[in-house]
Amino acid sequence: MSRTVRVAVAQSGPIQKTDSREHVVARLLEMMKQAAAGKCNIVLFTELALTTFFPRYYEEDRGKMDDWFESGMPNSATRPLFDTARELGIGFSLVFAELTADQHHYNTQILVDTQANIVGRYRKVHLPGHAEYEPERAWQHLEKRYFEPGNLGFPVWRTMGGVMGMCICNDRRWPETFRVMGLQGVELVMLGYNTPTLNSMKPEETAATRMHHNHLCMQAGAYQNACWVAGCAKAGDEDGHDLMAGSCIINPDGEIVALAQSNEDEVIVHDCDLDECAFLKKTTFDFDAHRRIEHYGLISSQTGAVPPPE
Ligand code: ING
Repeated sequence: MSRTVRVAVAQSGPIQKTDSREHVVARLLEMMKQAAAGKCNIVLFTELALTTFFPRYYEEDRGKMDDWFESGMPNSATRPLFDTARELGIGFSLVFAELTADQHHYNTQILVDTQANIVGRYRKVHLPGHAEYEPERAWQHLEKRYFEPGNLGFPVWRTMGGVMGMCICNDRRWPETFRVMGLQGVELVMLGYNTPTLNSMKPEETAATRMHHNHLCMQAGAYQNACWVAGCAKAGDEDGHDLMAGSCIINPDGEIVALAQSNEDEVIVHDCDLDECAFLKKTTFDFDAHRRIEHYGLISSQTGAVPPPE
């Protein structure tokens, strides 16, 4: 018995400040069609898939950054994604900057089924970087300036043949993200990331080390929660800032089973048998049999680390 979902990860190459939504959507449609031609059931797009990674730019007047946000989804620019998905019978997950009707700003991901219904919405909880201009940085990372922390928690949805969850970029660095979804029986976590190749605060840190961190987080999340993880990069040089590639699909054993080879638009595909999650969920990671929550209190009662007194 197998419950195979053929997953496509549609890695984006760089998106420049001057690239229109229409131009970008055309690139995403190209990859969606490629995925559908390959009989994929779902295609995952990257973080801020419609625009350049605009949090690298400081703007005193936050209102001036609203042009990077989507009011309403679908909207005129993205409707072709929904129409084509319905026509081709493929689901998709898209990450974009959301401006809500009541003027809240989130880094948001949606899960859309094969009938083009939005069945899930997630808003990025862990916002890295800072809210004010920091001159000591080689470049800025102002997600805390332009987004509010997500207000939806880490939900999962039973759809398209399995239990699916989402998270965004920096979320993958926090084990709590995967564990909260693991405690809901997640079988496939889909995430997008826009991650600088180098560290703005540690120039000596190599690209190889940064890629190691990237894959380590996702592989650990997959294995420790007995689920598949699909990670989708925005890669390449955006306005002189290099973003890492490394899009991948990882099995419940934490092994990378598909890996992007380029820094461009690239579709990678893998048949993810969701039943492969069952063995580890019933043995090594049978949470109910092995976890001792009476000892875990600090994880949700204390925010920062408090070392013992000197
Ligand atoms: N980008 C980066 C990420 O978490 C970062 C920011 C990089 C934080 C490296 C810490 C270390 O992958 C986004 N968009 O979250």
